Amino acid sequence: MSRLVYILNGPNLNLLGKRQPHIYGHETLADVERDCRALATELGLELRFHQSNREYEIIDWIHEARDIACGLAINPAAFTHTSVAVLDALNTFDHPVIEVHISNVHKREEFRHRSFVSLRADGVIAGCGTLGYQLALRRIAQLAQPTA
Ligand code: CA2
Repeated sequence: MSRLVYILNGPNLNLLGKRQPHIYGHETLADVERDCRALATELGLELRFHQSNREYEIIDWIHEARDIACGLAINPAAFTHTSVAVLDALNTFDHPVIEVHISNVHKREEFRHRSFVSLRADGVIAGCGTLGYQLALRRIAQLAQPTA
């Protein structure tokens, strides 16, 4: 059984730790990737970690994951609230999907309260800072356990 997990990050998350630390904290995306890699090793998972500002690249990685991954965590960033295309791609992925938001989107502007991705996600983590990525990995490890 595959132990490969994808973690995908949407637009502007390359600026994590460099702008708006009052909302998104001080950790950079490289820090998040480093911590996720350490946890993945501990959990016996393999990891592919990507970020893009382009919607089609996120969609292409979801397609790539379809045949080889046992789970996927995604912080779609602004695409969360706008992208039927990302939702459609996720609907073709037959393994656990966890949606991650660093901030508590429900405490913010109303347009952030709607998520297309939540229509597919098996779990949603919001407002736990960058720790949310690790929580998502732990949940995927649990859900991806082979049943007896
Ligand atoms: O809270 C989250 O993780 C979000 O997905 C982040 C998105 C936002 O559009 C969502 O509503 C909630 C924004 C990502 C932009 O990331 C930045 C990080 C640092 C500085 C500037 C932008």
